[in-house]
Order: sequence, then C-alpha cells, then structure tokens
Amino acid sequence: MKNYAVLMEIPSADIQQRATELRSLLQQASYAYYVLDAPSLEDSVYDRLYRELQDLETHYPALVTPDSPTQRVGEKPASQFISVRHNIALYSLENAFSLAEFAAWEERWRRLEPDIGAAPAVAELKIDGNALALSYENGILTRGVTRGDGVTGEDITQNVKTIRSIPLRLKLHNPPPQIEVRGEAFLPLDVFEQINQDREAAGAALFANPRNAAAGTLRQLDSRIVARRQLDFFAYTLIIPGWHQALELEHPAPSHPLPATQQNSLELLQKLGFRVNPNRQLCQSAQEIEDYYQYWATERSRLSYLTDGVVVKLDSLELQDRLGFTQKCPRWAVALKYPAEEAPTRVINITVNVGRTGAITPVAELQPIQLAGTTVSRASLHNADRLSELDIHIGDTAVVRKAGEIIPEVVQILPELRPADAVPFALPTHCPECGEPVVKPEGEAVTRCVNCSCPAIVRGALIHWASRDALDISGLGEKWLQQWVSQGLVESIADLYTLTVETLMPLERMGQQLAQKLIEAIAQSQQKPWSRVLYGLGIRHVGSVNAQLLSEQFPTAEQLGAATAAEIEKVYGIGPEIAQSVHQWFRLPANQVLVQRLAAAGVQLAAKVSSATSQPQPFTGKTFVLTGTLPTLKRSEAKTLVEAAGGKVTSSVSKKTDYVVAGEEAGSKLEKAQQLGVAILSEADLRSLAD
Ligand code: 3BD
Repeated sequence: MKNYAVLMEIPSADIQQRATELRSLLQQASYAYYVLDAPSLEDSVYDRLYRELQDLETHYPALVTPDSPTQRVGEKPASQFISVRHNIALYSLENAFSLAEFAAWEERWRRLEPDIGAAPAVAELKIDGNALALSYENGILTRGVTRGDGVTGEDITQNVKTIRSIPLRLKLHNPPPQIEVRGEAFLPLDVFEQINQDREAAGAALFANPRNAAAGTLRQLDSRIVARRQLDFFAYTLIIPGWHQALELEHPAPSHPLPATQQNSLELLQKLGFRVNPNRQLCQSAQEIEDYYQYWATERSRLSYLTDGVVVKLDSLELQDRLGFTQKCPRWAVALKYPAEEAPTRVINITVNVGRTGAITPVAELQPIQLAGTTVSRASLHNADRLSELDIHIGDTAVVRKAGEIIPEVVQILPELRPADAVPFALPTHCPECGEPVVKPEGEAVTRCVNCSCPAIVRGALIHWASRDALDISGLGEKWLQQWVSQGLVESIADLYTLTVETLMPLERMGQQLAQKLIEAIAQSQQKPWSRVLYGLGIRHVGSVNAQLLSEQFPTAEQLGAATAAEIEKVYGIGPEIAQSVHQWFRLPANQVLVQRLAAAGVQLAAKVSSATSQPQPFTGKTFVLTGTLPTLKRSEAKTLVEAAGGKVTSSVSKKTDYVVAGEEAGSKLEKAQQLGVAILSEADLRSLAD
C-alpha cells in the first residue's frame, strides 16, 4: 500500500480523484453485497481498498465527505436523542386479524370507489421491526428519525448511518432537494441470538424479542456499539415532495419516470440504493392475496427475520391518492396478520395486580414457556368476568397466547387436564394493597380500588410520571418508587420535588452518590415540556399523542383547566370521551391541588415559546379539506404543502374544519363548507398563506 504520510497536507488533484474513485467503488461493492446480495469484491480486496481510503482521509481530512463509507463506523457517544417533528406524519396501518376482516377492508374501500374493477395490489411481508423515516437532501442522507408516535420521533441519524443497507447517498445524477424514504429496521434472527448470548454471558438483562433488541439498539447513545450490531433495513415508501421531473439514475443511465405504482416505487427504491424485500407479489385478486398469505404462513419460519403478517397495498398511487386516509390509517392499505402463537402450560399460581388507575387485574403465574420468540411466565386474566368465563383453577393447564406487542393472555383452559387438587380462584373483596373494599360498578368489567391514597395507585402514578414518554426521569424505576411509597416518603407526584439527598441517603441500598444522582434527575424533569407533563399526569384517555395535540391548543395548564369539555373537543383528533375525561380531571379538587403544587415545584405547566424545532408554522393547528381539481397542484402535492406548513388535511368538512381549498368541479364538500361558514381558499390563496 502507498504511504501517503509523506505527502503535503493539501491533496493533489490525483489524490482527490483517487479518493473519489475509491468511494464510488466501495459504495458499489457495498450495494452489491448488502442490497443485491451478490458480492462483487472479495472481502480481503474490499478491506484493502477501504483502508486505503481511510488512510487518505486521515492525512487529508478535507477529503472526508458525509457519504464516505468510512462514515459508517459510528461516533463518540451522544448525550441524548432529540425529539423532532416528522416532515410528513407517519400513518398507522389497519390490522385485519382474519380473512373475513380483510374482505371487509376491501368492501369498505370499494364502496368509496364503486366503479373500480380489478385493482392490482402489492402484497409485502410485514417485517416485525421498527419503522424509520429517512430524509435525503440533494441526495445525501441528512436525518434518520424513529417513527415515535407518528408525529414526532427521535433523531437517531448517527445510528442510522451505521446500517449498511441504507445508502448515505442516493444513486442519482439529479437528486431532488427533498426525498423521504420509510421502511423497517430489524435485527436478523442470528444476530439477535448472538446479542442475547453475549448479554447472558455479561450478566445483562436479555432482550425479549428481535423487535425490542432492534429498538434498544437504535436508541443506543454510543453509535459505535450500533455499528457492531448489524441492523438491517427494508425500504417500502418513497416520497418526493413537489417534484415532477424524471430522475436520472446513475445506473442504468437513462432517465427514469416517477413511479405510478407501489411496485414501481419499490423497484425505484432498489435502484436508488435501498434494500427492498424481494418477497413481495403483485396480486390481481383477493384469491391471489389469500394464497400469498397462506404460503408465507408456514414458509416464514425459514426466513432469517421475523414477520407477523402481510401488508396489502393497492398498487395504483392515483387510486391511493383518491382513497386517502382515515384519521390514522390509509384506506388503501391493510395488514393481514398471522394468528398469535399459542401454547399450553401450567398455572402455578394466580395473583392480583393493582394498576395505576386502581384496576384490579388477576394474573396467571405460569410454568415458563417459549412463545413468539419470548419466554412467557405470566399472563393476564383481565377481569372478574373473564375469570368466571374461564373457570380457571390453580394447577390447571392453560392455553396461552402471545401476539406481537400484546401482553400474553390465557385463551382457554383444558379441563380434561385438571388435577384433583386444583384450587378454584375468585377476586378478593378487598384491595390486596391497602385493604379497602373494592368496587365493581354495575355493567362494567373492571373491579377497582377507589382509595386514592392506595399505595398501588400512588406508585403506579409515580412510575408513569417517571417513564420514558412522560418526564423520563433517568434511574428512577419501579424499585425505588416502590420503596419510597412503602416507606411513606412520597404520597403524590408533587412529593418527588420535596425530596433531598439527606432524606434518601439512609434508605437501604442507596448511598450518597446514588441519592445525588436521583435528586438531580428529578430536578432535571422540571425542564421537560408541558406536553410531557400533561401526559405524565396520567389522565384517562390522554396518551402521548393526545397530550401533544392538547398542549398545542392549550399552551398552559391554566387554560386547559379552565376549558369546557366542548372547547376541548374542538381540538382536532380529540373526541368527546377524551374531552370529558380531561375536563373532569381538572374539576377534582385533589387534582387542582396537585397542579398547584407542581407549579410551585417548578414543573413546566406552560409551553415554552418558540424553541428551534417547534416554531409555530403558518398552519399549525389548522385543519384543511381539499376538494375539486386545483389548477396546478395535484391533490397529494397540495396536501404536502399544507402539512409542510404545519397543517392537517382531513377528508370531510365539519365544524372543526378551518379551511376548504376548492378547485374545479368541487362538489358537496364546497356546499357543506358554505353552509357551515368555513373559509374557502383557492390554490393561489393557499400558496400565499403557506409562505
Ligand atoms: C412492515 C405503519 C403504510 C405506508 C402506512 C401503508 C404502522 C409501522 O414491513 N406500510 C410494510 C411494513 C410496515 C408498511 C405502511 N409496509 N405502514 C408498514 C407501515 N411493509 N412492517 N407501518 N407502523 C409501519 C407502526 N409502527 C409502530 C407503531 C404503530 N405503527
């Protein structure tokens, strides 16, 4: 190998060219290896060339480009991930748990488009991984974000760059300014097993399944560890906002039209440099889709990754566009899931859990079994009604089911296998935690402890408050909270902020350093935004998405607390049940005291004004309906424009609609808008407002 150390610090034209050639050759080799699965270079040859490039870059740092293969090794640890808003929100996917539900999906979309005959659809395998959104600016990977709640995710660009099947640069001569690619990151099964073996050897907690392991890996702060973990990625969505020209591919050279179908999109994604799952099929009928689904029901066990179903997407992008979206899901796609795995095992005991809402849940303690890739040793028995339905006894053999992300449950018991000494079980009449009588309201399934100072409820509220999506208090887990509640140190969330190092130090297993760390972590939670605080309060029906929506419209707790249920319901995405629940929560004197105490403790009960990432955009909080044919913008483009300016597009006009954008031949939606007095915009109005 040449010794570049003797050369001057400014690279000559020759050296610059050599670096460019090396980069390009290594990129091609990597594409052949990771995407096409057809290696073009011997490993040893690749290694030599890679090292040559690395040496060049070491001596001439000016030669390093963001898309250089050497940029995949990871960087020094990040201190934390930053939450960012997606450029375009990620939708969810409707599930069909049977062929009948799948048929119902087809019937539903056909009702909206009654004149469509045969509609080809792409059947893709549903990878049991973690969805990611990748942004390319002028062809260079600039951002990789986890799906999160679909609206905001975490910026994990450093980690994404270590995934070899994700190109750092698109194979395009004329890259559009913006390209967004979505897909699923996953850990191959053999890598997953290796990681767990290593963790077992190191005495670390095992990952429950490959999806959790992939999620844990993607959230690793040290991307050098991520680089070693061999994550993989299948791309399935390509979005090129506001672009109409053909693309000039690097290979083969001629220009490539923009895709008109999902199948074209997938082909193009592969040409751009992504790994696309070859196991997919363009199906012409429901029968073909069913055959595909049945085929993979057994064949999937041979794959090197987990799949939990088949995603069916109508192939025509134009038809997709016309069908649009419900609140959360595209109407043109559905996930046809494989049934959850089930297995029999023995019920060793039945215990009772008291949740953060006071719900009393019976739990079966099981002889551990392997199910859907995880060890299951407990399963929910849900409630009293379910208990009597099952007629479960301690000692019974039960059939246990574990579906993808759902908590394991007991499906049935096998009475033939009941031993003579099996013990029947009934829910206790008094709360096992505080001893107060439990309540089961007429017509409700759930039995509850309604003692608001029950330690289980207090503990549950605290665990929720400290959890990752809420105040994310690092190090403050169940173990400590359990101890603090049982010792009477805290009886409310607000009490956390009165703790001192001195009060914690005498506790068992504590010590000064640990106490200091915990107190600091608690103090840091005072900086967490109002949306997280709202989620952390644990109001029924207010998950993190709803908390985000509410916090945008009600930037202070005072405003939210003063709002009527009807005012709260006006927020897009918030239904009457949620609105009622929020309104009632703020009416309770105990909760008002809690809010006051939190405010006094310095917790954020108001949104900070305009931070760098969450600047209000022109259409923030505004809801649009598009109707008719616009003079220049396609429907999807108008939608992108609205969303890029922070607005939302919905399909039907209601009193929650802020604007209707109307073009040629706008029909009933325009009429409805006129009736309701909703503002009506032309395309030109829209453009000028969005600026
Ligand atoms: C896959 C949505 C659409 C573009 C929305 C139709 C829900 C995870 O292999 N296509 C796939 C896969 C997932 C998809 C779409 N195609 N959405 C798809 C998907 N081949 N797994 N998902 N997702 C991705 C999700 N993730 C976490 C929490 C809630 N939803």
